[in-house]
Amino acid sequence: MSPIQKCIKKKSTKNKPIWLMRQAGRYLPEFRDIRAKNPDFIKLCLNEKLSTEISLQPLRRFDLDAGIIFSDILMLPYGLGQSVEFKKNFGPELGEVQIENLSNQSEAQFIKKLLPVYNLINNMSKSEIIKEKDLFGFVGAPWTLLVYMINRMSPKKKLNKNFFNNKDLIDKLLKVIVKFTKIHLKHQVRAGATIIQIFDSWAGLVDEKDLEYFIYKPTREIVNFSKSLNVPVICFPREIKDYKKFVETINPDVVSIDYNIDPKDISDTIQIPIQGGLDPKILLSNKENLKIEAKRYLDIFKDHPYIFNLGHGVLPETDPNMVDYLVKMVKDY
Ligand code: 1CP
Repeated sequence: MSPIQKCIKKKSTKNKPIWLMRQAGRYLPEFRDIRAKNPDFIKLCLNEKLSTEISLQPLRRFDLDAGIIFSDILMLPYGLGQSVEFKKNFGPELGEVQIENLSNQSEAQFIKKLLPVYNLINNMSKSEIIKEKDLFGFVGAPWTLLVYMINRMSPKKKLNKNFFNNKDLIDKLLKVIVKFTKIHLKHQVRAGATIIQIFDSWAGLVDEKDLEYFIYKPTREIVNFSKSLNVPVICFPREIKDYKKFVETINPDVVSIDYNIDPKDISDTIQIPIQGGLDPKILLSNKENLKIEAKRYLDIFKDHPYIFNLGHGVLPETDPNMVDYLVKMVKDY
């Protein structure tokens, strides 16, 4: 059994497996080389040879316990026929939602568009490097996908004032998102993903009174579906105010925490395996500081099933040597 599966299924506290969100990406010069020659990000994701290579890059450098496929949560709206473009220095830009077209999309059409993603998983799972390790498939949580699809750009820029106006559209769209997220998950697992992560990057934007409708209900459906496929599922409801309530309501196999929440408080109140937490900005400081901060998480979760990771993705300005230092340090702990 792989170290991550042992941690989740056997609740092992002995080993502390490690992988990093955005471990495949812009902080690696070998990724930037490929990216420079491939300006169209979606096309790059759909180039199964290159996306396999990119997914393998961090595993060649570091002794990580899992790979994650090089893809994006916005491949789902793309597969549904909404236009998605990644603009330099701006981020994703999406076209207007044509709800009738999206609702009429068939599973076959969707799968056909995203076939290279499943082929990438299949390639990865045959690779020598991934043996004994886990391979992460992933999806965006329904709420976070809804945000990008209706807002049509990152809410980091701004969440549109009229965002909540069209209740009927939101209701229909959420149903379409849940339906196709399940389809996307099913095909990722069939192709060889051994574990699933659900990214709810914008969970922190939802008011308490709206949590059931936007977060709990749709996420529960996706989590229960993943469980029915017999793969563990990790939820990352970034910046949600009440992680304990989230865990009790959703019951994922693992919850991944952000860097604004007190890890001691999490360790005292949540029983299920925990992942992540370390502020990615710490990797921009120095080794002494990195050691102190990483050790703080390892010490707090010493007697807890814990998967080492960050509280959000690796930043593009990160020095790969710092990542190397971190991975070795966690392995030696
Ligand atoms: O080179 C580039 O310009 C592309 C940068 C990039 C990369 C490397 C994007 C654009 N997506 C990805 C890959 C990616 N995205 C992965 C696989 C690689 C890995 O983790 O090793 C994953 C898991 C994602 C997931 C993702 N995409 C999320 C959830 C996690 C998170 O960071 O919160 C989100 C919100 C996205 C949307 C997205 N994709 C890319 C951008 C610039 C954005 C928008 C981010 C924002 O709104 O600020």
